[in-house]
Amino acid sequence: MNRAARAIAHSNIALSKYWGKRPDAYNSPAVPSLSVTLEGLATHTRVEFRDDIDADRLVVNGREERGRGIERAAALLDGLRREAGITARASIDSVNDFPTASGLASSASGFAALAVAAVGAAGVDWDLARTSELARLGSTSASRSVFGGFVELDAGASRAHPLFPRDHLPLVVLVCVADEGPKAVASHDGMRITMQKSPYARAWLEEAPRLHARLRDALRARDFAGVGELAEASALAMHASAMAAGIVYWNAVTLDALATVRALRAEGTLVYATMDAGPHVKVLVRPEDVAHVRPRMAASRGVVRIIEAKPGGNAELVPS
Ligand code: 2P0
Repeated sequence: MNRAARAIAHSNIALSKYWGKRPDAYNSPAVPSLSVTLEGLATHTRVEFRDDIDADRLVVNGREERGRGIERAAALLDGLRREAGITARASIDSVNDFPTASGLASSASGFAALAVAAVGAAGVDWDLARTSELARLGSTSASRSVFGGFVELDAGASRAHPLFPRDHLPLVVLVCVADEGPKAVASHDGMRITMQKSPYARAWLEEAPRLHARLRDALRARDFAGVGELAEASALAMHASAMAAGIVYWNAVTLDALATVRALRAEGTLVYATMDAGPHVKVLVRPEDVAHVRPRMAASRGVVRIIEAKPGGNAELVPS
């Protein structure tokens, strides 16, 4: 065992969305999803297995985490300890290089970095596919962030797999950071409530795989407009099913940004929107249109800043 290792992993944005878990398996998605891993939204994590502590410890951006964060990290580490025959507890130190105050979820990059660093610290020879399965024990979407480029997670799958390299489709994501509203309902709770209470849960479970398959075909054909249209349709269908259960992640900034995207499209620019479990609109744009689109999104009411991200690479170990 090496005892300690460091890793970096990048966040990802789902183009076709995962929303809903299978009832019979831990963190197993009810629908397929397809994401793009983003350079520039990264988590750096150091893991050290230690004999002198009796519980796992997690520090994120200098603050000790308790509650769900440490439970999910421990679930991930337990998966590794079981298979690698390790009993030592771990000390985890994790830093996001994007502002957490922006309200952007860090669980995908965070648990992907944790999985890669923990595998390195354990000194086991696991490939990225097996590491993706480990990351899923922390967060379902983290299984996708283990891989760079365009990544697929099938319904019911235990691990994600890479579909296309990062340069397959030239693409920029403009994350339009919205004014903070009240803290969003955690995805975990939002999707559980949607599945239990939404009159449209069944419609979502039927429609999501169809949108996913069409989006994958459009991506294979490098059809930017097709990918964008289907990504926006997937986000709207996911949010519609959640809203019908009372789970509303949008605020006025979201609606204004959506209107700005539609106005740009009406003017002839190929630009599309996607939203996750929060109010921020993520805009999909071709690299040659960024100079035109970015100032328009920055001027959209309530957008406090824009983070510009391109497709990124695999999670990986870095020198400790
Ligand atoms: C996604 N989201 O596909 C979807 C779209 C948010 C909206 O995956 O409980 O942090 O670990 O399965 O993965 C966020 O949910 O939740 C997410 P868990 P996760 O990116």
